[in-house]
Amino acid sequence: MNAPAGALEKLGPAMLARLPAGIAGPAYDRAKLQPGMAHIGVGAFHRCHQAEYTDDLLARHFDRWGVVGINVRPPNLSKTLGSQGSLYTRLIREDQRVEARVIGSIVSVVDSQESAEPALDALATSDIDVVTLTVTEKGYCHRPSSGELDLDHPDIVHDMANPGAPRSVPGILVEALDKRRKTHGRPVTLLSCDNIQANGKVLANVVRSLAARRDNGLIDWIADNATFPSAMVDRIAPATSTVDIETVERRFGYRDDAVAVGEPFRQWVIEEKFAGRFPRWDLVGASFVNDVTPFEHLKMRVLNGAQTTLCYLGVLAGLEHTSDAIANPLLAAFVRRMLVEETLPTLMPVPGVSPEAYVEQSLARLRNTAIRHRNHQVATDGSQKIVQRLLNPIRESLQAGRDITLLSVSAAGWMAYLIKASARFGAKWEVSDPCADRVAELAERTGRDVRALTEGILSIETIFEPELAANGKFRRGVSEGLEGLLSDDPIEFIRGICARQAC
Ligand code: CS2
Repeated sequence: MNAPAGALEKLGPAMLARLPAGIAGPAYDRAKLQPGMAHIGVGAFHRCHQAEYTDDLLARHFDRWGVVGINVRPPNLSKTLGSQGSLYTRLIREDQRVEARVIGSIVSVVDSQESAEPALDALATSDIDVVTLTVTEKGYCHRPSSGELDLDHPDIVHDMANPGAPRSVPGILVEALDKRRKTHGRPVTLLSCDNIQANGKVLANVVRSLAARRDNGLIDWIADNATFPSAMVDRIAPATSTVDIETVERRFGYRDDAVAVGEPFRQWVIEEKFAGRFPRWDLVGASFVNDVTPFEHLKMRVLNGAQTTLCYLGVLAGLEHTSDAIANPLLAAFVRRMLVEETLPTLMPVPGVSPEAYVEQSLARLRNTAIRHRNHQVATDGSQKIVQRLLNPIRESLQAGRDITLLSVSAAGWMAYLIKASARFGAKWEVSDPCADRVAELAERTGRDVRALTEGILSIETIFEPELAANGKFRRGVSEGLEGLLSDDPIEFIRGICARQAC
């Protein structure tokens, strides 16, 4: 079926009964599916992770667990998923292998980018027992260095003045909880699925801090009726590209504007702390545990730490994707040595997991050439990612008197990436990071004075806690890294470090 794009049929409910060979559909009667949970932030990751687990669960044990997908930020959902009856194709890719399935667990989509009202209505209905979120690290409006609500955040300032018309995710959740309290009063589990350390605690912090400002008993109602479990989520699922959409057209002969592509590996570990009815994702591969901390440290410090390191060193080396960066023997040696020598000693034991084997498995996942994860995508919002991926292991290693040389170079990679994007350093690439303007202003003022650059960046308190920023070993490690990475030949610098550290 090689018809031109315009002539192709679009994916939709009518196609479920006649899907092309080689592609599976929902293994349950999708027409009977009713909403039971809502998800905020319907991006590629949600479509490859929570929505897939839910699809598996519905096939195994059908129940009222349809997902209402809500976006409070771009992109618009009605034009893509909405126009396809909320169906989409999920491709699992590993090198030459492709496994395709149409996922049916999302029952409807809600666009709430212009005003919070559609999201509030959806979240406050009595059908919804669980709200999951993937709103990116910065969506929580917290201070990464402390996990507390950032009261200076412009959206939080706005929401404190206009609680009924919130803009921020915490503001929307608080208003939705208040509506639930005033109407049916049903309990709800709010489950963060973002890569933030203790994500449930952070979500509880930001919601409670805002709710406490209302003098109407909401804070007590939340204490009795809402829970915020922490969770570790894992599957590499880059932003969908036109190549992915064309792959579906070429292979299956239909048009799908909401394709999502992921790797075979997936994992979900959820703290067992539910407010009411909760989907039995543990029946389909997720784990319910008492404490997710060891799992989240392992994942964020090893897999995400490797991704973050490779994205910055990769961009500096002129490489496009994670898989290109790890194919460079020098960068691969650097990252393995960093993980084994500096990161692993900071981890708690994880039941049933060999840390060394986990490192090798993670590096193998990053070599998957069919997953075209752009280094610039991973680099986005690095200021919100480096605390849990790099700075926490650095802090703990410093306390234990261990080496932090390679982790410091990785942290300097984030700095060099932002500095080189500034006009003063030639605007090498466009960046998206809440700290980008601050770093650009600093670079404008100081030029290539590495000491002043280090000093200035380490004084960003929302990212670097004062005690860490003041540590001499850390400051030296970062400024040495910055000196080398800002030089004309950052790769030569990495070669030197690798020789010295026996990578
Ligand atoms: C990536 C993650 O862009 C990023 O920050 O590191 O999205 C990563 O792919 C996932 O956490 C994997 O589970």
